[in-house]
Formats: sequence, structure tokens, C-alpha cells
Amino acid sequence: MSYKPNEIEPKWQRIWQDTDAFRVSPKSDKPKYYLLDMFPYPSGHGLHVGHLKGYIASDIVARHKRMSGFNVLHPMGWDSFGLPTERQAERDNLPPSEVTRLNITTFKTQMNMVGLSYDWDREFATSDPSFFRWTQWIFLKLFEMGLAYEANVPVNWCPALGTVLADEEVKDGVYIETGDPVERRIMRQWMLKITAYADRLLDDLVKVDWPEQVKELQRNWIGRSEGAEIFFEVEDYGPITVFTTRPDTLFGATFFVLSPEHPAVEKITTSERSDVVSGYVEKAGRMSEIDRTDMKREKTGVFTGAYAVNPANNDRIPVFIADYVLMGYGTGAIMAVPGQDQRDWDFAAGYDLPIIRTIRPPEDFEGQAYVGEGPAINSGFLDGLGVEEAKRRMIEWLEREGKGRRAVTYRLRDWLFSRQRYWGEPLPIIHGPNGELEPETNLPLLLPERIPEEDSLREHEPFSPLERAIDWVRTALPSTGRPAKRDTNVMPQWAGSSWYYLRFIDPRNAKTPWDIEFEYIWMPVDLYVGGIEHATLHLLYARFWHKVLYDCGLVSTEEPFQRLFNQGMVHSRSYRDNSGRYYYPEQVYEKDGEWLTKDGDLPLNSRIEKMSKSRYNVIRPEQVVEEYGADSLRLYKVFMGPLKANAIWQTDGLSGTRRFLDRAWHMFEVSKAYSDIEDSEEIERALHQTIKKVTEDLENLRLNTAISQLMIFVNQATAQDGVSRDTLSRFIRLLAPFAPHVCEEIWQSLGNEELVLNAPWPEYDPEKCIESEVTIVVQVNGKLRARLVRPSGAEEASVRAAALDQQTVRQQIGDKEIMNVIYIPDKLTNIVVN
Ligand code: ANZ
Repeated sequence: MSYKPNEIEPKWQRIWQDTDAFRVSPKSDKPKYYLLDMFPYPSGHGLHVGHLKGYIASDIVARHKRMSGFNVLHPMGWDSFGLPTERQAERDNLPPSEVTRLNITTFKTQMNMVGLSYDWDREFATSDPSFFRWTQWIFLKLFEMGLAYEANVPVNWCPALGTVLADEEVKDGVYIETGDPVERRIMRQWMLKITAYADRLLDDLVKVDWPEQVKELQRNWIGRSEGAEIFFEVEDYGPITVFTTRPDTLFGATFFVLSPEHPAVEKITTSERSDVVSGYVEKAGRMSEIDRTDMKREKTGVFTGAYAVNPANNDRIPVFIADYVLMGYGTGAIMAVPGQDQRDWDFAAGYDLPIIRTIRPPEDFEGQAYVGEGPAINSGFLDGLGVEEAKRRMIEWLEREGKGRRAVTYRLRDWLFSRQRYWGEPLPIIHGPNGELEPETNLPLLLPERIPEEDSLREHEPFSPLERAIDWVRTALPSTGRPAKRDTNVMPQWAGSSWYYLRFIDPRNAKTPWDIEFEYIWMPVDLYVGGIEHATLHLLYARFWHKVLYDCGLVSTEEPFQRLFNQGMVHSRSYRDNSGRYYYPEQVYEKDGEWLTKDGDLPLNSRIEKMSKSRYNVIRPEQVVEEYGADSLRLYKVFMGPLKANAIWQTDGLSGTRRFLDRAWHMFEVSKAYSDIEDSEEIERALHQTIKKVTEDLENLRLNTAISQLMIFVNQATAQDGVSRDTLSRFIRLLAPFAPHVCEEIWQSLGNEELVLNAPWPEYDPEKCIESEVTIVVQVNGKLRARLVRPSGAEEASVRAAALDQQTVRQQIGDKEIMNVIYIPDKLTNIVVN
């Protein structure tokens, strides 16, 4: 009988489903393990094999943890609100809820097809009223705590989509998802005060076991800067405060710059300068922040006609406006110190302004700002001091004189929390006739079912489609019953994903968002697996909400995700003609190393790129499962290289993992045929080594090397004509998390009644892992001084200690200093002394 995945796999999937094999209950004596995947947005295109990498990896870990005696919570759901669904609904003329339902069915079928072991009893979508009712409820908590507020803010307005976008969603002046241009506007919007949590979001990063790279991205995103605020008197106006990280350079501040949006600009500008100034302000308003802060761009600005006084030396310095100063950072005003700041230097050079160095640069240093260390010069009472000391003294002086104070600024801004779309959570807020705001406490506040077609209201753009549902908008103020209007914004897509991991612990609770008892049992998430692209947005928003919930006493944990793992991306070959049009692999062929189109022999550029629908290089799991089987796909996905690295998809590669499973099957058939096989010492050792290696690799998510070890074992066993029943039973349990279907089949054939997914994880005997002994040469400065006999694979430290303990070696070393110890495992150690 040969290995037939297409027969085995659907059968076991059905058995798992019929026996509720992955259902988990909080009542258990076993230790808990909460393993979470970043849940997907159910788009209309379904999953491709690239999406499956992280899901398969975490499924392998979940299965291993179950077998190792953990009570594993491994849920899945859908992040289903969002713009693409709304667009698909318009195109297909279906309600967005229906589009969502259809897309979810596709996704779920695909996930089940590769044997992902989710507890589907806990499934939900963020667009389910029973879920978003609590998203609205959490929003009201934020509102009550003063953490949700309305403000007129400069926003990224996208005319094509008719909505505002968060800073995080905009890059190089366009919406990152669609490439539609975005412009700056001042609009009244809902904001969440994430900045109030900046320090805790920063400090608590030490409490989590996350990749250093992600922590660093969050630190930079929060961007804490320490320095001072300094008050500058502007003539005929009053004081304007600047934020600086370099108060020590105050004596070198030779001009003063306001952001074009600074509220003082209009008031201080002299009448002769007002035309030029307002022209510049208008131009700057149209530019994106990214462009404005580009270091390479020429620095521009205009003089306002006003002068300020440098508080350190009472010099009269001109006041400019310039677009490289942003209103949203610090105080929107700077003291310009061209001697030490390159942007200010460039500006001063262009406008012929004085430059005074206040830090002594190295000799021959000329022509640019000096940003390094050095003693203070031209700085009165600071002269001769180092930078840190000078900062401290200057702040002391400013505080004593009442001319400034110590200050901290963050790059992080408050979170823009409203969108002018339909398919999102309505904001549960009612606007009274006098501008009063009251919460809608009757939750869920559902979306209006129908939105009338566009009409004359469109003229009032920008506005939300919900405005058009007039009957829905009209309501009464809860406190007085007076006529009032509902808020017509919806929440951004990030809302549901900021707390969904808490709903999984108690998904059917109709009274509270989750039971605090269950939170106590399950939280925090022990391992969170997902893409690095979520390093700042989702992962920062979720941490923020979690901390707010902590402050409300609703969760007992300060951080939601204890350990984070980012899987790498999957790339594959794409084909494009000179006009940039993509072709599917079926439409091309290769000749003499060149790629050509099948119809017309058009030359093509072929490249390895991120797998994506828009690049026509997507592989769907259905194709692969049909041809090779789900178990081969699972193995291949995590065998492609280290999990965190990007990897190139090659369908051929699947024949390798398929061959491995064929051989494992063959090993089983052979062993069955000779049921009285006894294992040789080598096989026994190989088995124990394999258990050790696979167990350790699984703990560290080194799935590719775990598979290599399993392959080595099968080769050894095949060379021996089969293995004993006991050895086979252990090997199958090791392979089961990776290739669960074929392992259930073999496990059953071995006479087991329980499923292999519930079988105990095999243990190894360290004694039995040890290879025969080896002789290690000990050298001192390259000369042979002793020989050691050790078990092979011995630790470097133990070999070194034994070597240093040899009398001949000790004599050679005497009281000389050991400079280096070279170690070649199982062969040699060389002690280098001077
Ligand atoms: C004087 C100075 C001298 C500065 C010097 C730097 C170097 P980070 O470190 O990123 O926090 N700045 C302050 N507010 C600004 C704004 N709204 N737009 C553009 N630039 C602004 O940067 C803080 C420094 O950036 C501040 O310190 C200020 O320039 C500038 F040798 O003040 B500094």
C-alpha cells in the first residue's frame, strides 16, 4: 500500500471535526498555553500559500504543546470591518455583511484544508454585533476617562476614498493600500489620547519577550526626547516657547523659526511681510510631513519681519517661518542653532544668517554643523563644560531665572480614531443641540441597514455616508429627550483588533466583554505569531487599550502579548513586460535563460518579489494540496529556511518533502512487515538524539532544523530495514505536529485508539544521546601537550576545564596570561598565551 494523502487527509479532518478534537475548556489541571495568530482580514481573494506560513508554524507549536501536556487555547477569527469589503460590496451589489460571510467561508475552508487545529467554537468576526457591541463599550470607557476627545486637527484627507486616514496609513503622500493621493486638511475628528500612555508603552517593553527589532521600532515610533522648553520674548507680542534637546547650545541661537501653522504667525507678521508670509503658509499646507522633513530637501522659509530676544545673551534675532518645523512636534517653534544643527546650518547658509559655534569642533572641521561632543565655547558660564554637564547647568539657570524648564517631548501623536466610511463600528455618541456629547448606552449601536443613494448632501464634502441615513442620524438626547444627532463617524479598522484576543477567552459572554475569571486563567497570550508589518500600528494600539483596561481593573495583566514571533515573508517569481504589465506563470516560458510570453514571444523581466495578487505570482493552497497533499505543504512551508527569514517559494521544493513522507510511510510498512524487529544501538541513539533535537528546536521555533533531524532519522532507519514498533511509535509522535494527517493514519494502524494529537510527547534519555568517545588534542600555542578522551559532542566549557587541568598544560602556561582559547568540537583545543 502506498501513501495516498488525498484519501487520508479529508478523512482525518472530518474525524477531528466530529470529535471536537481542538475544543478547549478553561477547567483543566494542565498548565495553560495561549497561542494566537494575528487574525486575517477576510478579503475577496482568499488565502495564498504566503499567508499560511505563520499559521502553519503556530499550528505545529500548538500541536506540540498539547502533546507536551498543556491546555492550549488556539483560536481563530476575522478582522472583518474595512474598506475593501465595502468596495467589494458596491461592486457585487451585496450588503457588506454578506460579502464578509462569503469571504469567511472561503478562508475557513482553506484553513481546514491544511489541518489547522483551531477551536472553531470560539470563532467570531469583528463585524458581528455581538462582538462590536463591546468595542463600542470600550470606546465609551475611553470617553468617560477623557481619553477620547474631539478636536480640529490637521488630517490626511483622501479625496478618492472620501475619508481621512491615520498617519500610519500614509506614506509618501499616498494611501499605502491603494496608492490614492492624500492631502492635508484641518478637520474635526475623534482622537484617542495614546500619548498619555507614552511612557508606560515605552517602559513596559522590558517586560515582554519580543524581537529586539520590534521593540526598537516601537521605541522610535514613540520617540521620547528629553530636553527643555525655553521662552523667547518676541517684540511687540510676548513670549513664544520652543522645545530643544540641546539647551546647552542656547548661546548659539542666531535666529528663531516658527512652523507655518503656528498660531502666532499671523499676529507677529509685519504688514510689509504679510503677503509673502501668507503665500508661504498656503504652500506649506499642501505638503506632506514626510516631504517637509526630508533632510535632503533644500531648506526654505520666509522672514516675518519680527524679532525675538535670545534669553541667554539678549541678542535680537530674526523670526522666520519654515516648513521644516512641524506644528505637531514639540511646541511648533524652534531656536535655530546653525553651529550645531545641520538643518539650521543649511537654512542659515541660504539666508546669510550668522553662525556661532558653541561646541569646539576638531581641528580643520569646517563647512558644516558640528553635532559631536566637545567643550562648550562662546557660551558664557558654560564655557569649557561637556555637553551633558552644560545641558544640566543651562536648565538649572533657565529654571532659576524663570526663562525655561526641563521638558520631555514624544514623536507619538494622539490616535486619529474616526473614519468617514460605512463598514465600521459606529461611534456610540450623541450630539446635543448645544454641542453637548452624550454616550449611547444602548449597545450595540447597529449600522443603518440601508444608505440612501448619493444626493445633494454630497456638496458638503467631506462627510460620512452615514449622514445620508437621516432616520438613523436623528435621535434624542438621553438626558433630556431633546432632539439630537448621532455621530456619523465609524471607527478605524484597528479598533476590533485592539482587544479581540480578550474576546477569545470568553467569546459567547452576553453580559460582559469577558469574564475576569477567564482573563485570570488565560492571559497573557503566551505566543503571538504574525508579520513584522504590525510592529508599530496594531501592536502599539493593542498595548495601549490593554493598559487602559488594566487601569479600569478589567484585566490583571499589564501587557497582552508575552512573547512575539514574526515569521518571514514568502516571495516568488513574477513576470513583467517592459510596460510594467504582469503575466501569470502559465502565460510564460523560458528559452535560453530568457523569459518570454507564450503568445507573441514578448521578452519579460522576471524577478523574485513578495507573493501578492497584484504581482500575479500567487500560489493558492488548493493547487498544492491537490497535487502533493496538505502534510507535504505544511512541511515545505516551514522547511524553506529559518521561520523568521524571507523565503522563496518553489513548487518543485514540495517534491522533496513529499518524498520524505513517502519514505516515512515506507519505513512504517517495512516495520509492520517485520513486526519483531529489534533496534540496533545506533538506531536507539539516533532516536534519542532526534527526540532531543526536535523538542529543543520546537521550543525555539527552529522548525526547519527539526525537520532536517526527522529526515536524518528516516534515512538511518531506512538503511536498517525498519525499526521496532516502540521506536516507530515515538517517531510518529515527533512527526505528528508537522504532518498530522499521515501520522494519525499510522498511529491508528499501530493499534492506538486515541488520536495521536492527544498522545504524550516522547521523552529522551540524555545518556542514550551520547555518541561514542573521541580523542581531543590539547595544544598550547600550537604545540601538542596532551590528549583527552571525552564523549563526543561534549560542551566547550567542560573540555576547556579538563584541558587546563592537565599537568603538562599547567606547566606550559605557568603564570602567563591566556589570550585566547581556540576550540574545534570533538577534535582540538588550542590555548594561546603570551
Ligand atoms: C536647538 C538645537 C541645537 C536642536 C542643536 C538640535 C540640535 P528630536 O531629537 O528629534 O526630539 N525641533 C523641535 N521642535 C521641532 C519641530 N516642531 N519641527 C522640527 N524640528 C523641531 O529633535 C529635537 C530637536 O529638533 C530640537 O532641538 C529642535 O532643534 C528641533 F544643536 O533645538 B533643537
